[in-house]
Amino acid sequence: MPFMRINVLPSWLTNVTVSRTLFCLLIVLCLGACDTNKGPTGPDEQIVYQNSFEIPSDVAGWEGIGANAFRSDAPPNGGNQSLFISGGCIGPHAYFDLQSITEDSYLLLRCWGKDLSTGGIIGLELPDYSSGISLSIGAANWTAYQSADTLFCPADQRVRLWMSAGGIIYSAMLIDLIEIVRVK
Ligand SMILES: [Ca+2]
Repeated sequence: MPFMRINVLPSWLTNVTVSRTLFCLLIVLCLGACDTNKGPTGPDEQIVYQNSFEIPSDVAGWEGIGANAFRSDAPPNGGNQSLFISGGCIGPHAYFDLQSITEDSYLLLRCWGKDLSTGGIIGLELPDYSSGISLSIGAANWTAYQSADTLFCPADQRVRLWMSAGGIIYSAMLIDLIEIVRVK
């Protein structure tokens, strides 16, 4: 009697099985939703450089960075350290030449900054100084900054990331969580 076999499974077992299946589906859907939100960048953005200035090797290749360049002060999600920038009349006080990108790019600059005196500036510029973008760091509390404009960088050129704080008038700033983002 094949019709009798359908009723062999008790109804409570069938309900549990359905409930477990729905529960598993819910978890899968939640994980999928979380996965799409895991990064700060959108689908048309690519991070080409980032730095949280946590350990000495994070400033390998930088110019102008002294032995005591880190400070134990960081923005939210910025780890434990940030970069301290302060210098005299000759700038920039620190800079780093990025690896070149093999395609024409439009680049955004993001960072967190904290002004310790009378402000500072961080920027990106082309190697021939013909074009650049910059951010003025002026808030006394940790603040997220993003450049209003993009910098067009032709293929195979090394963009310079630079920072200065101080000159004739003393100043200093902290910088952390730098991101240079290629927008497509
Ligand atoms: Ca940091």
